[in-house]
Amino acid sequence: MATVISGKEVSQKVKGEVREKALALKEKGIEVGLAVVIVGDNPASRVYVNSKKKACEEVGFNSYEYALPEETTQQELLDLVEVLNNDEKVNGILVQLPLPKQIDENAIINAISPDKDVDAFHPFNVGKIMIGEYAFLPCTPAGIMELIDSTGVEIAGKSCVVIGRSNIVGKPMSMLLLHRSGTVTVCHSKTKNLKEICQNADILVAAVGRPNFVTGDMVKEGAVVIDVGINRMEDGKLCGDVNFAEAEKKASYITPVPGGVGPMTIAMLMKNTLTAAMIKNNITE
Ligand code: L34
Repeated sequence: MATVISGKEVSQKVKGEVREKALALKEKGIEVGLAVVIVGDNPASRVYVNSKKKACEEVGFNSYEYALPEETTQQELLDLVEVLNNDEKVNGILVQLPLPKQIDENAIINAISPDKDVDAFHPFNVGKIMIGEYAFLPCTPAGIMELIDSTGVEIAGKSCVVIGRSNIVGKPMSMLLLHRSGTVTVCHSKTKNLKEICQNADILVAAVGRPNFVTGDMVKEGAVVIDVGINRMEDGKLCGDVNFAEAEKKASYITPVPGGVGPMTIAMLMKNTLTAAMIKNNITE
């Protein structure tokens, strides 16, 4: 039976460290601020944005919420981003995705100042990640690295399989595992013999967006299984991309949904926002 990795616990630890550093900054007269922008009323986005605001409170940051209506135009959102880019109180800008269909997400991401891009979605930061010389890491993959490290399992030389190739999770995830000398395979909807590839994975990261996609027969004995999926079922319950009951019989470590990757995404956002404030104020430690 696998050990369940508690994203709740690991995220508390990360937030505790961020809080200590934020307090030290406060003693120097520096306050940390995160702007949280939500457009429209996607209920899931509302839940995540509320958690982000709550996390800001926990670690001692100021949070500034901008809740814009569903019919907001791209230009209106670009104008807000420009204001936030120039706002001294704002160290980080988070524009919660997805955005309504009339707004081009890339246009918004490109407009955020790379120094305040605490999601690390801007092409400048994406490029930095590629060469391994970065200030910010995208929150979900960075959180997953913390979860893997919390197990003590070595990544170097291991077979790492990432299912999903999104810009937010799959692509940066594979890069982070590669930086740590994992042998990385990225699978997606066109991948042939997915099952065989997964069966070979010492570390398996599922970011597909389909409930119970990874079944027990796809999991190698003793694997570390990370479930990025947050699928909302008709009964309102959350379901991961991994069939937990089956996979936990074979894995050595496994993350639950909820309480796994989700809380880590938020904790790493706090860490990135702190980093942005420290860089802005020329503070190294
Ligand atoms: N710009 N957009 C931007 N940055 C992000 O990093 C995100 N993401 C994803 C969606 N859009 C984004 C998030 O914040 C996904 N995501 C996210 C954050 C937190 C949680 C899930 C997804 C989370 O807290 N999940 C809880 C369950 C919450 C619930 O009950 O719904 C968990 O325990 O998994």
